[in-house]
Parts: sequence; structure tokens; C-alpha cells
Amino acid sequence: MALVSEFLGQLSLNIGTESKYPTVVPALDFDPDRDASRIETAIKTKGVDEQTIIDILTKRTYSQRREIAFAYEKRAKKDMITALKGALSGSLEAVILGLMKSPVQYDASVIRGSIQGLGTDEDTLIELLCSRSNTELMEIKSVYKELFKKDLEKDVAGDTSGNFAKLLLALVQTKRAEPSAIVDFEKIDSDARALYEAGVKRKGTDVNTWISIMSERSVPHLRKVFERYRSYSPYDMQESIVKEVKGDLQNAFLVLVRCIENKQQYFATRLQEAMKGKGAKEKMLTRVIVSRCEVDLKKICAEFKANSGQSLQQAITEHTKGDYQKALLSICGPEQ
Ligand SMILES: [Ca+2]
Repeated sequence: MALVSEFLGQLSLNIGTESKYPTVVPALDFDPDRDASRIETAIKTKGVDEQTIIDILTKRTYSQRREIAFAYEKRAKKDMITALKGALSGSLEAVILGLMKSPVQYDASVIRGSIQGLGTDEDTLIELLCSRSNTELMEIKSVYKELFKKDLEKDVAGDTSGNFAKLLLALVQTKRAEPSAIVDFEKIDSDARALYEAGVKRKGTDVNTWISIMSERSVPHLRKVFERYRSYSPYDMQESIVKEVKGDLQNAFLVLVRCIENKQQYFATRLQEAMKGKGAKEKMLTRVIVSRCEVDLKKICAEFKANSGQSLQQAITEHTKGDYQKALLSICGPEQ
């Protein structure tokens, strides 16, 4: 056992560079029975004691919340998620129920929501499929099948078309190489040249070449490819995408490249988009904060402040209100 965990520890040191910046961390002195009993009382309280529910569930990790739900079911003889659904409403309900899902279940549900029904929410679909790692996408595919008895690839193919569909499907097929300890300068150079020759250098765009390079190479390799790209092209990769392709395809390539270059900065700009003007796009705000809080939200906070000059906590205070605001601020934790 010790050997396995040492090995896993090493593995995450090498590849899990984004999983080390959570704002939600395991609560110390954790007692699931005590938490379950407090939540039971809070739900039963006339008018519902939202504050207690927020205080507990936003300060526990997903695995701790699962334990609380078990303890709750044992004592109340009821499912805790169903009880929370009945007690809460609106944006606060969306945050708390989001926290009760595992990150992979949450992502799978968001994807399902974006392709279900009439029309497609391309913007959300792009965010999810272009920002998740290969390993995450593999897990999402299997959980998607488990939850909805549907094949993610078929659903994506059925709801999108043309080169945009090709790009998303290539990502869902999860063919991306794992990072290698050896830096292959020749391949970096040939990929950079191929991207240039397939786009800026020729008339039209050979989208298939772009797709295969950007969906099959490892992230550290691609970072070097995009640097090298500048020695061939007068425009950087993002500028080239804007010049070469349009619409959803352009948006998807851009998100992909931005996430390869700096994923936390991408999410920081998403949060800025969600809080432009008066009020907030609450779905987008909730989604980014809930899905990243155990991954890299702390780093996203730093990027947000660097980009906008204002802390994420200040922005949330300005653009949201009530229990929803309290829940988001509690998940983000104090300003660093
Ligand atoms: Ca061209």
C-alpha cells in the first residue's frame, strides 16, 4: 500500500500541476454525524437556516460531503440531496447541489445540459470540452454513459457539425499524448512549421492538420510548439486562429490554445465575462467556481486580480447578493 501511494504521489508531482491550488480543502476535526445533524436541523428550521448549510457544505471537500450525506440518510431516513433540493431555491440551490456532485459528475451534467433539448449552448460546450484534461475527459465519458445511458461522442456528433464537430470529437476521443520527460526539439519544430503551413502560409486552412496536432500532442509539447510557431509566422497562434477560422470553430480553437498556454488565466477571463456590467451571469459564475474549487481556484483568484486589478471576492461582492453571494465567497475563501 505504501508503495502504491508513494507512486501515486510521484505521479501527481509530475503531471498534476493544476491540482495543487484548491480553495476548498479537507476540514479538520471532521465529524460527519455532527454535520449531518446540524444540516437536518437547518433544513427543518422554519424558513430554512441557509447560513448553517452554507457554512458546512462550502467548507468540506466533495468526499467529506459524501460522508455527511451518508450520515444524514442514516439518521433522517431521507436522501440529503432531495432534502436540500426541497429546502433551497434559485442560485444558492444550484451552488449547493453542484457541490454535492463529484467534479466529474458535475462536468458530465453540465455537458448534458448544454446539448439537451432545442439548440445547443456552444459556449458552455466549448468551455467544458476544450478546458478539461485528457484524463478528465476520459472519466467524463464513462460517467456520462453511466448517468445518462448515452454515448458522449454520439451526442456531440449529433448536436454539432462541420469542422467544429470534428474538433470537439477529436478532443472527446482523448488521443492526447501524456507529457514526456524528453523534449523532442525536432518534433516541436516540425509541428510548429506544420501549423504555419496549414494556416497562415496557405490559401484557406487545412483544419484537419490543426486539429490533429492540437488534440494529439501533450500540453507541455504544445506550449513549446506555440513558442516555436512565432519563428515561422508573423502572428502568434491565437492571432492566426482569428485570421484563419470563424464562429464556433474559432472560439473552440482559441479556448483550447488559451487553456494550453494558461488554463487559470482562461478561467479568470471567464469569471470577468460572467461579471461584466450590472449583476452576473450566474450560471457561468457558479459553474467555474464550483468546478474549480478543489482544483485550481486559488490560482484563478490570483490571475483574476492580475487581469482586472480587483480581487475575485470584491467582484463577487459587487455583482451578486444574498445567500448566493455568501456561498460563493465562502468557497473562494479569504483574499490572499
Ligand atoms: Ca490561410
